[in-house]
Amino acid sequence: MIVVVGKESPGYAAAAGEVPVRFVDSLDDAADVFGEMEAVIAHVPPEVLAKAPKLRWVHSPSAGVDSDLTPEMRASPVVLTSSAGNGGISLAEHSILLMLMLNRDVPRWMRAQAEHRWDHYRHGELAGRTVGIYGLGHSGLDLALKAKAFHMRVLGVRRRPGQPSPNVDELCDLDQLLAESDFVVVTTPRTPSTAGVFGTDEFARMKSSAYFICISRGGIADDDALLEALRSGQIAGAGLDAHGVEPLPPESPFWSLPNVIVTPHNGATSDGTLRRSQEIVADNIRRFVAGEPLHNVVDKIAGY
Ligand code: OXD
Repeated sequence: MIVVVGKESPGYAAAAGEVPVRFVDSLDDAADVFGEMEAVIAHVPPEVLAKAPKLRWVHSPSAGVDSDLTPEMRASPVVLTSSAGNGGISLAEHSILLMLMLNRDVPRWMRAQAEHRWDHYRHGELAGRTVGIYGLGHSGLDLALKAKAFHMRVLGVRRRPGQPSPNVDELCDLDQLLAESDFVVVTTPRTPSTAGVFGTDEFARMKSSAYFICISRGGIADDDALLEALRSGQIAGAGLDAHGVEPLPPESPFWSLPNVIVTPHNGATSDGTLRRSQEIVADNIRRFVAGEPLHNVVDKIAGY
């Protein structure tokens, strides 16, 4: 049996063929079949993992699986797959949006519009600027493509430099990325090797005119160090869709800093992301039933 938390999605039952698929609103509603489940499309907490002896495959509805990778999941032989690739296009669009908003000071226009005030000023353009992309997965590579269309220079840091990196002008290390970028964009998953990478030293090595953008996960930057860099003018500003604590608490200083644009981890919440998620799941269900290798198998040590 395959258990899917979520609405009956087109294609899943057909992909499963003879194997029964049960759609539920939450895993609690499938408690009567935990003993029978071979596959689950949902975030699976350790207590459910412990009650599902036949479970062989868990598919996370998220692209980033940091919260799925509990110690129990890491230790278990169950194969974990992710939805990586579902939101890359949308997140790359969101990065461009945040870069344009920061570069043109769009909040200033919005304030002026609210006051019916004609505020005409000289602003920047992305052309000729350098974007440094920290992580060249789906969203990072799509951002590189889009940035080239904006006539930007593209630097990229990637864990496996041997992989193809189209539209990246130069693969580099973090030092070069920090020193040369006008926009540092974090697109990596949060893993043991990316957590806390951006701290006081890293912000100090960015240009004071540069912007920090995070569209993947909070916790890759140290929030206190980022706040200090923003308050002191060490960096020019930030566009943050992913946050160390989510939802961002009402008292968080990030909400009211004048040089910060906050969006509520909403950058990939598009119809396109949903459609691609469903395609990934349907294809993996078909593969699971046919005994073929699954797509997006998570390396539980690497964390993505
Ligand atoms: C994800 C997300 O899917 O951040 O990982 O939305």
